[in-house]
Amino acid sequence: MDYKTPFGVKIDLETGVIPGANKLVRRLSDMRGYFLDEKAYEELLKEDPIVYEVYAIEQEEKEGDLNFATTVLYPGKVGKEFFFTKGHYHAKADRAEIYCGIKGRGGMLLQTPEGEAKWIPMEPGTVVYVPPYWAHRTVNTGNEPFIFLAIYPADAGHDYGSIKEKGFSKIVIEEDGEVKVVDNPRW
Ligand code: S6P
Ligand code: ZN
Repeated sequence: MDYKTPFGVKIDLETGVIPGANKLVRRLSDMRGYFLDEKAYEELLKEDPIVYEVYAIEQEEKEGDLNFATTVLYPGKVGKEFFFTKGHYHAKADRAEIYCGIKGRGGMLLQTPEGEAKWIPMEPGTVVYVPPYWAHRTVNTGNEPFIFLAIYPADAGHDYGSIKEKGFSKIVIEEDGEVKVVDNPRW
């Protein structure tokens, strides 16, 4: 038997950085069409801020193995909408996932292919179970980076397509100084 080598890494709990991980950067310009307020999007695009960064330690796409990644989701809004991750189903749709809040505040929007949505607030220590078949997107509702760890099957993959086209049935906005989860008018 050709065994893989076990290892441990230390996540920097202040910055979310995992040493030796692959880093992915998503700027606002990578998210055209995702936010509702197109005018506000074009305006903020002049600065093209980083919306989030992902530090991933990934294995070959094989059944039974696991990947893990931290995400650093920056605070900000496009119009009334808080910054969020693109959101995806898993390419192998029946693969589940676990998230754990590390720093900052926000939440997760989840959705079935039929459009049933769920909002789960997250803070440091919150563990979220993402069941098979549910699309998932995280949202930063605070004013500091929202950092969390995700652990997911190595063969889960990402399916961004339908979320890119239609979004989620709910959006998370700030209105009258409050965080509100409301129906997506474009849905
Ligand atoms: C992977 C896991 C996370 C996200 C990351 C970025 O299954 O859910 O690591 O990839 O939070 O979000 P997105 O939607 O751009 O992949
Ligand atoms: Zn996922």
